[in-house]
Amino acid sequence: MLLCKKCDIQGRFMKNLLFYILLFTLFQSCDDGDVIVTTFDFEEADLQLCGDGNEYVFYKINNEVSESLSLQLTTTDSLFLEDGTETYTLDGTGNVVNYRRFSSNVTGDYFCNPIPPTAPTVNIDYVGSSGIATLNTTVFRDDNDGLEDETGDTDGDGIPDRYDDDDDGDNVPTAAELDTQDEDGDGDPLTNPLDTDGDEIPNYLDPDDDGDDIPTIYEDRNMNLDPQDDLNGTGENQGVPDYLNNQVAEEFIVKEFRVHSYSINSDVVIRLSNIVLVNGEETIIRENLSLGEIEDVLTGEATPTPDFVAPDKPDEN
Ligand SMILES: [Ca+2]
Ligand SMILES: [Ca+2]
Ligand SMILES: [Ca+2]
Ligand SMILES: [Ca+2]
Repeated sequence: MLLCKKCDIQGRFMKNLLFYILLFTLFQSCDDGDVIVTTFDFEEADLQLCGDGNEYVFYKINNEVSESLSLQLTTTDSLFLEDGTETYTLDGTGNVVNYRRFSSNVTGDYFCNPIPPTAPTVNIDYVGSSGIATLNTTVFRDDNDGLEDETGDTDGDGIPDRYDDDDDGDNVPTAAELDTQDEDGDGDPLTNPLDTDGDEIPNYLDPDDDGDDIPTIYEDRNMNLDPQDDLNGTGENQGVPDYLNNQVAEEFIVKEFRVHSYSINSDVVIRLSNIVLVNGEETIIRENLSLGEIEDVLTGEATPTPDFVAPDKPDEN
């Protein structure tokens, strides 16, 4: 009997040991340094955003177990307009992370409505009041002028050629200075771009397109910031804009660039660090937690008017 009891005790001891080893292994494998709850699974969930200018809510939903992870930021910063990294300290009020479990599946309405819907209800709410949220923004700008691999800032107006739709600053858009009539017959405006005066500087980079020593921007008789509609040629030059006609060389000093335009779209990657999520006595601690990326978090059109830079006469700005 005793022997059997001993065997039984030994058996139970071994079983328990095995259980603890399994449990330890489970936590080890889930732990990977910082995970301590098994349902904290947002790897596959898309990061989404609701925001009204000052208050942003980034959120991920895992409806396999009706849980969400969200980051609320309150800031007057204009987000997503510039390349770079911004950090925000979590304070538990304006800037806060929540991990929630719901009574049933949750949708974006819960995060996007000023007054959250009454259902589903929140069963568990972990609040993260300390740590750092880091937003890494990448901005893409395109002038849609048809050119690729543009470099530099030809006209010195502060807008790089790659998103300057008037690269030479002559108030004639680049797109109107390429091979727009397909004169070389290859259907590609980028090959053999116009070079009216034959100085080997294509018109879109040439501030004096017809080589009459009057900068194109000044061949603007009606001074409406558009040299394309000033047609004072006669004879065979009738209908040719003055800026492309070296028989007309009159100067009208305008000191203004036309409005520029480029498309802008931004991606953001969000990372949380040193997060402590608290629910009563329970805490979830994560040193590093990637929230993920939102592509095209901002898309739009920018319409700046760059400060005037006089052609070849920078002292007269
Ligand atoms: Ca420029
Ligand atoms: Ca350009
Ligand atoms: Ca030009
Ligand atoms: Ca001219």
